[in-house]
Amino acid sequence: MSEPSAKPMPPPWWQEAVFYQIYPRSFADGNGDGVGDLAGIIDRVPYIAELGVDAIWLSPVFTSPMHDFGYDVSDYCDIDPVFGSLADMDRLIAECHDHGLRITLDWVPNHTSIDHPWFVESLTSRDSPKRKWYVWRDPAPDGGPPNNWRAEFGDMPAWTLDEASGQYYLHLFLPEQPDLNWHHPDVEEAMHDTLRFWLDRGVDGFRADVINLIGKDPGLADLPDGPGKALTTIDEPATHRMLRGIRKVLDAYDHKPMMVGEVCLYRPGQTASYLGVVGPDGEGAELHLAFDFRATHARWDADRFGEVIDAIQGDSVEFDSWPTWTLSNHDRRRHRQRYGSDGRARSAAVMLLTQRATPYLYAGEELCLPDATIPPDAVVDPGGRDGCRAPIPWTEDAPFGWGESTWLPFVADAGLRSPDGVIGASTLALYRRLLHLRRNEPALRRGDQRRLELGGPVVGWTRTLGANEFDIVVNFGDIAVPVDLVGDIVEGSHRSGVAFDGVLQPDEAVILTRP
Ligand code: ISL
Repeated sequence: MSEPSAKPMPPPWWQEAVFYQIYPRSFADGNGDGVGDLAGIIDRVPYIAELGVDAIWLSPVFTSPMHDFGYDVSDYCDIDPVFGSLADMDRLIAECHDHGLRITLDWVPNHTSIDHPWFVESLTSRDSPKRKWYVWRDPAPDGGPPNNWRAEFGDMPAWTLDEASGQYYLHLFLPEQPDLNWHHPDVEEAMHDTLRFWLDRGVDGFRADVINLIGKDPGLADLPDGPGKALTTIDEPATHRMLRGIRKVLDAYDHKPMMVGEVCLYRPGQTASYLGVVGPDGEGAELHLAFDFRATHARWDADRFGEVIDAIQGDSVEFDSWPTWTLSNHDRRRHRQRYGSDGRARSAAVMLLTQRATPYLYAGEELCLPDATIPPDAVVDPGGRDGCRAPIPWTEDAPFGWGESTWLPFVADAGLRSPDGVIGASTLALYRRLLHLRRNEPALRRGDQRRLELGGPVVGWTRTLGANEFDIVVNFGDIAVPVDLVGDIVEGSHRSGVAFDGVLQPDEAVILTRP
């Protein structure tokens, strides 16, 4: 008698999931004050579940003076009143779970707000017990900043002088976002506690903001090429030790919470290194996932996307890591804006949702939202990112389901791009069909991915699992092209449910099954 074959372990939930990012100020307005809130999100949970995604990533909703709209946290364990209350958050967690959705929160470990009690105390004197929780240094010999790092926002050094104590504090972003000193064990422990606070309330994980920054070399050496931003260069061994500590916190929970990290590093293998070198018993594990932003930097062009698809899959094989894919988020122009047409944005959805990777969607892309045009007197973000944060139009007519006066203007044609508008409805239907297809077809989630050599403006790839196989082809060009493939179009940007006639229309993407 042959031995029963061991059943393969099912993939972890975060490899099979599609995540949906919500920027809370812009998603839905529950109380009519023109700023999105938790009550608004709770009302829309059925919409999100029906879309067919599996998990939410909620950008920060913690107490904050909002200099960077929540990426400057003054209390990691409470909800800012503009968004609601802790009770609302508990309701949102329960509502998500009732609808079969997981919910992950945005954890901002590199810096706090200047209003955080830890920094307020740190500022009181050089001898304050919290002084070492932040990065304080004496001035350079000329009295200037301690090194040549520049802040991400504004044209300024990454250091601000505290006149009272005569020392500078480090802030890689705004002066209102002082960097924490993760080399102090009390900081590490206090930040672990903030994770436990939310894990105990049932959240399913976190997105970790600029995670490659936490383990800065205490020497804080100058950048070798002269003054500049350190965000894309800081890559220290200490961060890996810190991430292993964070992972232990997560692994102590039975519901298998995950962490995806924003790793702002671009050399091959750098991002994958933040997943750790995992031993047989799971030791050495760091992040579960790391964002891959390469697709957000590619223009609508066959060669560029051919390279990105190959690079992401190639790194996954070479570094034995599970990839992520994303086209838009709250920091960059939306892909509908970058590619310049609804047709291209629809094709991009086909491309995104047929990758062997965990996709991250940005709320509003399912409605084909471009960026809003922001008049100079309406600019609010210090990083110039208001356009991609325009409120989501929920109804065809103004004020589109929001209070009369919103914190940012709507996109042009907002009504047409609402779920009931012509463009919104058809794109929403496409996303729903693609997401349901991905949910029903393991080959599209975890099947092997192999490139098809088609040439010209067409990029194609095959997804295979056992006997199930799908060919996906995208025409990046603006003329119709013959494609030497046969099959039925199971889903596509422009048509579906018909046999493929061997010609791909301009900007068209199709998913084919072999006849
Ligand atoms: O936004 C950017 C460019 O306009 C990026 O350089 C961004 O600063 C970088 O990706 C880090 O982003 C994250 O941390 C920031 C916050 O402002 C961003 O919203 C967040 O995604 C500081 O917390």
